Amino acid sequence: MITIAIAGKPNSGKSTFFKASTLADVAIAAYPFTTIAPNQGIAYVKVKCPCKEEKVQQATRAESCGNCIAGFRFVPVELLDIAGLVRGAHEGRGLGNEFLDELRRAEAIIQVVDASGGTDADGNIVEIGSHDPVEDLAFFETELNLWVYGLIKRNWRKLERKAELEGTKIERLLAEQLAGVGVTEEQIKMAILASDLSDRSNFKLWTDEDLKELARHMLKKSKKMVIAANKVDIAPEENVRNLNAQSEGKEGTLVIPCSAEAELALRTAAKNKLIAYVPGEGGFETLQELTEQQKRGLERIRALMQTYGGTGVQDIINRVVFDLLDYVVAYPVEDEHKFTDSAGRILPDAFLLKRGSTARDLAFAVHSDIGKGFLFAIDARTKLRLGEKYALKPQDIIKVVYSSR
Ligand SMILES: Nc1nc2c(ncn2[C@@H]2O[C@H](COP(=O)(O)OP(=O)(O)OP(=O)(O)O)[C@@H](O)[C@H]2O)c(=O)[nH]1
Ligand SMILES: [Mg+2]
Repeated sequence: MITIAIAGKPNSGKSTFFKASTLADVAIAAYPFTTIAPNQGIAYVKVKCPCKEEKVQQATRAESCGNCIAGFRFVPVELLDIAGLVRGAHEGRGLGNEFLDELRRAEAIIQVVDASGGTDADGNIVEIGSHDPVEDLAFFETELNLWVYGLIKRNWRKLERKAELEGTKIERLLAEQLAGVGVTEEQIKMAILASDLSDRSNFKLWTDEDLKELARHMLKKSKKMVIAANKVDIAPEENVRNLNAQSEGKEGTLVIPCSAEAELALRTAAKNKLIAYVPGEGGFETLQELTEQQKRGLERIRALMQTYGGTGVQDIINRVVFDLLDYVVAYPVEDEHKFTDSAGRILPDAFLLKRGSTARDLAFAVHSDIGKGFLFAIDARTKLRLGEKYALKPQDIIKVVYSSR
């Protein structure tokens, strides 16, 4: 399963974002370092369910597949909420940065920033608008870079010696050393080329500064990051504008405004049947007579949703998975005419696969035996035959034909 980590300075709303996305019961409080041990939960990406397509409707004669909500399919991803990071964490300030090792497993990072400017660099509460959230971006990047640098530096001497004695390429040894971080040899090669090193061809001459530079490029190549400009419900417009400008100013920086608190309020109200709300939508419907206080709270959220087209939380998870990490959703079926599995369930499964994955990869994702016995696949919409190398398109519905011997 895809793992996405939520990180950032203390008190920025990471656990609120996590709780809103997973509805897990976690601690949220208006002071720094509420979270110490990481929270782990399941969030969902949202895609249109193919069961509402005309072709599928005709074949199934069903209103809905029964696996979607209001025509949307929610496909699970793993979310990690980790402790707050402060400037100087690599030197042990705050909770230090040991817990960044939690990020090893993550394919992408959502950096939660307090766009309201109502918390200082250490997460202490200050007057709204008095701290510039743009400052939080640079320090966060620095701390992450120093974390990766630390991982390289830990064993650099050993790697150096091994490379010299065995003649193994330094990028291979670094890749082994950083396997847990998910940096590949290819990415390290590219990082070496992109880095401004004192002598690119002779690693024995690399200084600490060179290793830091290398760490920076490795991180850029291996971890995708999105910035969640949180607390927009109370943020001065200027702050949101300045953060947004970062998206345009710096290549590879993506800023998305959000209100984790609003999303949490909506999901909680929906869970309690006060409203009907589908995550990621631009509005909601009230289902019950509400108290004056509930009405006021929800109307404020409605206004916010009108400004931003929603609360931003679902949008962020979707953008990470589909835009940054480049995944597609595919639906395996056993009966390509009825769009069902052998038990007659319509579109029973949805799989997230990296773009470029093939029909055979999908077969393996369903079951290793199906992957091994793969003969060919069928596009259930067109009934066309597809070879094992066929690259999956988003929303493909695929039948795999395999031999079970
Ligand atoms: N107005 C507003 N407040 C928010 C929002 N998201 C979180 N908060 C508040 O910000 C404070 C900190 O929230 P947490 O989710 O505990 O923050 P955190 O980043 O996990 O904090 P640590 O675990 O201490 O690092 C709480 O008082 C939340 O209610 C938001 O979107 N809008
Ligand atoms: Mg927290």
